[in-house]
Amino acid sequence: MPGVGIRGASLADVHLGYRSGTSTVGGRNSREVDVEQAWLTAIDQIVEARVDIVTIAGDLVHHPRISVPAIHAMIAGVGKLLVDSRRVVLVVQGNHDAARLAETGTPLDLVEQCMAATEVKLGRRRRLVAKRPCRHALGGWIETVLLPFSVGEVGTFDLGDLDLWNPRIAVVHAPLAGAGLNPHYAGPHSLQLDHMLERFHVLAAGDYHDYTDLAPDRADRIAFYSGSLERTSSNFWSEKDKGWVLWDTQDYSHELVPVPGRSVLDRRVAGGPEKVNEALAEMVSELDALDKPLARLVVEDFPRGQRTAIDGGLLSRCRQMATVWRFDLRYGGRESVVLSDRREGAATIDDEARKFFARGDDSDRLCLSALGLDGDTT
Ligand SMILES: [Mn+2]
Repeated sequence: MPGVGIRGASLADVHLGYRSGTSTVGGRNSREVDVEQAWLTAIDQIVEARVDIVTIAGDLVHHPRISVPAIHAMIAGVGKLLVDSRRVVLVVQGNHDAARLAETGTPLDLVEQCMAATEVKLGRRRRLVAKRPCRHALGGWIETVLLPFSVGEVGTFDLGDLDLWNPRIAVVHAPLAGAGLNPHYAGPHSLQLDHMLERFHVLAAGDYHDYTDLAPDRADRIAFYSGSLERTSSNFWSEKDKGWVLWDTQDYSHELVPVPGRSVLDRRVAGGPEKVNEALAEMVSELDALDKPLARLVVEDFPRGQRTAIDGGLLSRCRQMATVWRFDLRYGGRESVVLSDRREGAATIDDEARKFFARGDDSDRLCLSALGLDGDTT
């Protein structure tokens, strides 16, 4: 993007309305409140950073029927972004945002409404929610292509047909094949990363929950998954640092701006009840030093039948001291199953038929005769 200096802030996978565990604060699920706090913190940081463009690459909400307080948080954050009329705000729909039914709608409709209310009527549109693939010339000079998760018949959106000009920005919610991520990311619905890098100077992607540089070897490209703002994936224990991405086309740099979130205490032990109780006691003292983290104890090779020897008091203290507590007991000495042919000794249908007809009484013969099969039996 020679000669053009654009600074952007990109976030994705906010998952407002996400809930986990039973811990509550002010009568609300603690994790739902955590996610809202992370979102509003990120927005404040972004406003402070004075960027030209803000992109939200999908999964702003966890599902279309989020709570009213979560909707409030969503609108409060979006509202802050829209206050500065020069700020470009691009939102693409993620799979979690998408309406399952027409009658449900999606909370993104409300974001769109806020945008319409604050849109400066003079000049070109600067705010956009994309639920279908589209291209948009921002202010008439920045070429943007928005590739949301779409539902229903969308036809094809052929990137090869695009007559693109500089500078080019793509905001997508999709698995990108060729990024060396998990196998799902190489599936039939994936976008080809190399095709995208060929066409766009900036690729701000959502869907993958860890901040990932998608063009580490390219000095002339900015491409990344922003990652989620809090730990909201199904296996959140292994997620990395959370935040949003600040990028600059002047030097093709991008960096994660961290957003503080709930801490994690993830421990693993192998053995019987003694080992487990020891680990639990240790965790109680560790939990004491932390502010209600997400905590898990994974126990490997636990002997079957000894569960009652685990200290229930320690377990419930852990549960009380954690925002989300998971006790993952995995039994050792896996029962072996002999995978021989279990039909052994049982007759085949051929054997059964021979035995049946060998009785040789008349009713059998009549039956065969009726079927026209009695030719050789006499
Ligand atoms: Mn997501």
